[in-house]
Amino acid sequence: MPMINTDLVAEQNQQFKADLQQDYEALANKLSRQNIDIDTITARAQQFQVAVPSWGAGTGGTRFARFPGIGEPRNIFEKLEDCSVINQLVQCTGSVSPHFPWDVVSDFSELKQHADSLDLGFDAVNSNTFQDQPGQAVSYKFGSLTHTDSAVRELAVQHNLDCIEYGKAIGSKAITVWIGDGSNFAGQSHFQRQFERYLDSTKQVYAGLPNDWQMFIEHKMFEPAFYSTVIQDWGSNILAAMELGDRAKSLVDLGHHAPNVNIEMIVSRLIHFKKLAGFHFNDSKYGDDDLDSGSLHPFQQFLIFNELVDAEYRQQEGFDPAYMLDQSHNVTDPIESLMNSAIEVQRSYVKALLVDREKLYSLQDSNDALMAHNTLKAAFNLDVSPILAMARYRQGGAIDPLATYRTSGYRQAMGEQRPSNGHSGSGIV
Ligand SMILES: [Mn+2]
Repeated sequence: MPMINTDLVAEQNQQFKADLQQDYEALANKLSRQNIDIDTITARAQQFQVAVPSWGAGTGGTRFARFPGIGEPRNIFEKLEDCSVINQLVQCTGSVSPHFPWDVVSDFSELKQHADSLDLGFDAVNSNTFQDQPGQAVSYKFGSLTHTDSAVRELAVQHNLDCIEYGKAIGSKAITVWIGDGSNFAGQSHFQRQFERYLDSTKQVYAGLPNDWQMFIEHKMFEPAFYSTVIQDWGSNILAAMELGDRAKSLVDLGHHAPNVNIEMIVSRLIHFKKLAGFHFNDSKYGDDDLDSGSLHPFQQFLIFNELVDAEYRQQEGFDPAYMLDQSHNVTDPIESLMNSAIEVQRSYVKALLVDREKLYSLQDSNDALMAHNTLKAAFNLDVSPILAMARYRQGGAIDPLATYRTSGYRQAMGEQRPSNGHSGSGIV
């Protein structure tokens, strides 16, 4: 059940098709000189998928303010409708990552049916023990899975186990666990005992995982705790994942690192130890800004995909990372930002596919630093837009998703259909 009229998409594509064909042929000729078959790359682009978070469909905000957009989705059912618009036009975002209890669901089979009717699946479920819910018996103010009080830890463990049950009902295969636990004063918490409590609690969650599920551990350097955070970096993350077992892995959110950290190198290490869970893609300038993916550091994003494609190329055992967008849309229409960002992530993947790996290995082995770098840069500098557009077109998507979306008037129509109820269910994690 497409949300955007398919005749409109076809009509729009007709306008852009001749130009695309010309650009595609020009790029095909260029790539053939490097013995690259463009259609093989386009087919790989068509296989690429990045999930969207349910909370990304609402307008985000900061701790200072949130400026709602018009026609925002008011519940998970409406969020799925917006997500299906995104996938209909870009054709690489076929699954949605739900968040509990931001996504209030009374009947999970109804939710699953709704998603099926929109051709959407579900990615990892996300638990939330970083804020109290109305009527909650004990508070997460001083922590959740690591709280000094066992009653609070039990509540947090149970919530994660509940999230696994919700996920089972809608076909998810993973739970992402991020906690805000930490401290705001030196001396407030005993680092080692706090980490022991974390391991004790997460072992109980891990024990509740179905055999074909994985647990993704997400680290974040700071916020809401501003002096120390329990799972603050990839070091604490991988240590916890190793302690828990093979199905516990480390999730890399691009905005959750210290400034200037070499993220692509962390990715390489996680791949080596079969501990890369996947990604939350976004971009940042200062710290967890949740800017749109690829909007500021496209080269960094490309270098990360260079490691990922390299692992694919070397057929690294057990390599199957989950890709998701996780960003906050404060000044844009979330549908437009998510479409744009999905394409930017796919762009990095496609560019990484174009790296001449055998040549690069040879240059690395002969210590030709400059030519090795130039070999990488040659792929980065190519404009692969025609490949991305053709991949969308061949799957029934839009050659120009933003133009088609704006022409459709979807947002204005939602503005009339969805009067604000004051709840957006959007957040920044
Ligand atoms: Mn995240």
